[in-house]
Amino acid sequence: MTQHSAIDPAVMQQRKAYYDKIGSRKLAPLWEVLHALVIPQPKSACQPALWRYDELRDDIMEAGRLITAKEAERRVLILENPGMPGQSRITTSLYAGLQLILPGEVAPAHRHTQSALRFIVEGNGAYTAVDGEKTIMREGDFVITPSWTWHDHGNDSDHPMVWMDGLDIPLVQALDCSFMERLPEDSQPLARPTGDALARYGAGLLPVDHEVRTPTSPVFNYPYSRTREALETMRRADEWDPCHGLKLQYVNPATGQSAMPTIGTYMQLLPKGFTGEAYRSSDATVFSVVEGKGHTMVGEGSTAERFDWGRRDTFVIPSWVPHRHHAPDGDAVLFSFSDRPVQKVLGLWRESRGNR
Ligand code: GTQ
Repeated sequence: MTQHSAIDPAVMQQRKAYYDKIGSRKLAPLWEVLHALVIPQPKSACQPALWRYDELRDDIMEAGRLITAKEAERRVLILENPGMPGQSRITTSLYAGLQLILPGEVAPAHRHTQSALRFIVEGNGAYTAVDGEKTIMREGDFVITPSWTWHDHGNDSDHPMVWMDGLDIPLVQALDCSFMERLPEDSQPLARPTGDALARYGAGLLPVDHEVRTPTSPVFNYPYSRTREALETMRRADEWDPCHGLKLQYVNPATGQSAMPTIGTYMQLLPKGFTGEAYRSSDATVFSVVEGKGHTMVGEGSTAERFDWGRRDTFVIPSWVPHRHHAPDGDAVLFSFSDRPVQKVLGLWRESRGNR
């Protein structure tokens, strides 16, 4: 109902009385809310936002003096979308945070139905253990904790480590299927040597009798050295996408699908001088800057915002908001993640380029 002004006050009153009456019977009139429920295009509470690492690093390190990783269980500063304060989400469906582990600390073993990704922002040498195997993490590595796998983190290096956590917490919350449990010990027992999963599943080979039992990739650390090398080799073909530069998606080698079922993950190279064309898609996307600097124009016309970003910064582009990436001064590399695989499997995902 959009033309309330044209309605007779007596009728309005009758309707109101009717709504109150049926309300007490757990009923409500669709026609009062239909146009807010079924809208012509996405209109999200999620806002574009940028977190500059050099502005927040001190805050993260201060958390390291206030609480231990063990006491916190996970010492993380949530990257909270300013359009959804208090909701622990960076987009409508996804959570992100920056996790700190200091030398000698452990984040104790637990498991939950939420899937997690770690994208290493600062430091080299801390580990995460996932279902019986440790991996040493380095800057730019993309590490997966699949749903319901035991995981604990620790830092045997001599410097702080910070990574971005990306989890499907809001999605799992919407579906009411959160389960979680803790191990009595801080660290889980190890069953396989470090590097086993990458050797077994990440070399263009699979064990001959491999059976796909879960949708998540059996490779749980995609090292940046390999990802970067792939981009560097591909650039020689000089085939740039006008919106994305050179953009790769992380895949599960056993299925060819997204590495994680609920979160799509990507790495892209913007070559020096890149001026991107406008792009929008229905999956709100979180970007983490791995190398270089540049800017992204977010939105259209007079309301467009400019995000100037550099190494280790995070920014988020909401669903269906047009944006253009620029890298005027040198090569830039962006990691990103979104709920695209969920939208795709449900037949909901859309994208558009240019002014369409
Ligand atoms: O490392 O298991 O940022 O359970 C939030 C929830 C990290 C983790 C987060 C978690 C974790």
